[in-house]
Amino acid sequence: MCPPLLSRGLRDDPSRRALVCESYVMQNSRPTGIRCPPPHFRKELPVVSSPTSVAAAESVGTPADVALNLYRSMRRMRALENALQKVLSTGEARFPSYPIRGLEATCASIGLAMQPSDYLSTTYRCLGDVVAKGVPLRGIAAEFLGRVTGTSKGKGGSMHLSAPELGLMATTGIVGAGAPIACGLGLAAQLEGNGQVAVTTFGDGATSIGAIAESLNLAAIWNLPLVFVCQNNQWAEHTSISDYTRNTELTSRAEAVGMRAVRVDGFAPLEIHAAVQAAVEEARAGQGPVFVESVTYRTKGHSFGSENRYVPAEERKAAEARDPVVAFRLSILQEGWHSEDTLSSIDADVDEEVRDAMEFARSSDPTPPEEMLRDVYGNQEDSRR
Ligand SMILES: Cc1ncc(C[n+]2csc(CCOP(=O)(O)OP(=O)(O)O)c2C)c(N)n1
Ligand SMILES: [Mg+2]
Repeated sequence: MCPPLLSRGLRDDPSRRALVCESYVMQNSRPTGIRCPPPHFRKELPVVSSPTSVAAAESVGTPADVALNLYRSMRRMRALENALQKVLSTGEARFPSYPIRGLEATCASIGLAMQPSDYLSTTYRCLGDVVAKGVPLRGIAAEFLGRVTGTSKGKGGSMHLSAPELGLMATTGIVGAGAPIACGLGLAAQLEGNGQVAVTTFGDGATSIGAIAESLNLAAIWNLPLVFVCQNNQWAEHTSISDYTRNTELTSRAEAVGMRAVRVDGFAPLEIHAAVQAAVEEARAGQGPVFVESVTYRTKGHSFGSENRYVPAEERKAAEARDPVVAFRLSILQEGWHSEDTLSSIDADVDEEVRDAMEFARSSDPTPPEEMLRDVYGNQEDSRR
């Protein structure tokens, strides 16, 4: 670990910093193998441009290919969310549900930037993240509906999905709690030295939670391979961002601890993808953690069915008009990247996949009471196995 009181001057001078750090590591060497971090220079925030910024996409691949992958992923989460909300609105089943409408581009970008073996910790508003991470829709739908075939055998429900074999390590209803878990995952990856990266997602409101502040600092000083993705929908339950913090520049939370931070337009899929991809690559290369703030807007209530009257109508309508899934489809056509036939064929495939997932969930057995005490700490039956 670096000397805690390393001055800004030393931090900015690589040769002096290396010397100081080296002697500090030698004096304070611990078996963890944690190395002194390379410099964390504040970089200029990228200019947010149009949703179809070719320059942004080119830095990570062919814009047309990236766009198609993003679109398919966004479309999958939108279709699954619609199907699950229909279950709620018809009264077929009851479960907590936190709409991701407006977040699709952010979630899809995270999924595209990560390797299957990379770790993810997310929140109760997780649907897009888990779809993007590659968790099969069947397992997600079954978990939401409380079926034995769900990712957590129907015992976690919509706020506690996990699929460690796919890198989905934690989904939590405790605001800010995913970040310290991600620090542990990042530390594990660093010690294993196998190039894994951890990503943690959280809302704007969570940036005012102590656990996030502590995690940012720890990740920075330990130079963890960790990407913090703040999904800024500008509301924390019923409170708007400007009502719960004087400093709405959320990237400054990370910059305050010496971490590179970027702010992107949450309605601009290629822009977000370029930023998240760069952050993940940087973390993987051992250059330390990065904070990405994606600015979107919550057009629905905090949870499914909760009222939304306190949200200014003009702000909500403006955001609805920018619906990332609809707008991105149009952009792809306008750019001439793909034809209507190609996109319609993706739409049809996705709708069929979601129909199959819902049918699978509905036809699976509800999780029986005797299953409830399995897989729980202290369960004697399990410990004997
Ligand atoms: C530690 C903690 N405090 C309070 C809550 C209650 N709570 C649930 S969601 C939420 C709002 C969080 O807002 P934000 O981080 O912006 O995420 P969003 O719901 O907008 O995605 C709060 C305060 C909680 N679940 N956990
Ligand atoms: Mg929020």
